[in-house]
Amino acid sequence: MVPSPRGRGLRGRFITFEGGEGTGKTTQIRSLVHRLLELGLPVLRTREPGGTSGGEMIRSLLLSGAAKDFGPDTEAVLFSAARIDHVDRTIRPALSRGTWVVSDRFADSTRVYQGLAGVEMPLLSAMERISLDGVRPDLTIVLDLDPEIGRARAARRRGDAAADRFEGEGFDADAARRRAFRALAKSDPDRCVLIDANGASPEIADRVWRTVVERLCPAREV
Ligand code: T5A
Repeated sequence: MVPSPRGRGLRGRFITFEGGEGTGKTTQIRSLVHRLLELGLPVLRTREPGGTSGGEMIRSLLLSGAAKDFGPDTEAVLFSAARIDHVDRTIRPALSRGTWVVSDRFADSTRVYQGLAGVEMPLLSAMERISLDGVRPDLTIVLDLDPEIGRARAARRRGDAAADRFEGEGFDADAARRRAFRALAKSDPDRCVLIDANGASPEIADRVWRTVVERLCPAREV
């Protein structure tokens, strides 16, 4: 992700969480946001697809599977359209005000999910340039977990509800996504940190917190 001039002048910090299904992103974000708020920092918690009313409408369309028949390129365009709205209306304004933004998924999810579905990298990169427009995460936490465990956690949380469009794709897809997220984290070590998401939630929360402190020193911002 290449910063452009419109990414300058953003005073808040931008943290994204990435990883496969059921790796615990939502749980860990809740805990991190709590700790940042305790330090007195202004924090906005958001998610993708979503984060604006338009983004949430696109989320419903995508996760229901209604766009699946149009193919992976169209799905990637829809994720990117939601991201343009999210960056323009929610993320950039918050960062400009000095608010910390913590997002459940961001552009790396498109690279991994839609990349594995066959969308070509030049198209993904072009859409990323347009949708991010210079807004780049300061830190990306990639939660790494055996897909069997992640699937079991997601199934427990879902209960009787049906799996969504991307949850229902099977173990091989989950395993390929795990490999892709690991490769992505390795390819961009200045921004990404791979965190073992095995174990009890509070232990993982401590790993996440240590990383945030090391990378972004939140205590100094207070
Ligand atoms: N997508 C998204 C794309 O294809 N391209 C894109 O560009 C983007 C942005 C979004 C879907 O869209 C796809 C990817 C996704 O499939 P979503 O509903 O937001 O869908 O789903 P996910 O992001 O995959 O989130 P999940 O809800 O599956 O999982 P989380 O957030 O990783 O996990 P969490 O915290 O909800 O935990 C799941 C369950 O496990 C428990 C929790 O209590 C919960 O019940 N849990 C633990 N249990 C035991 N030990 C621990 N340490 C635990 N941590 C959590």
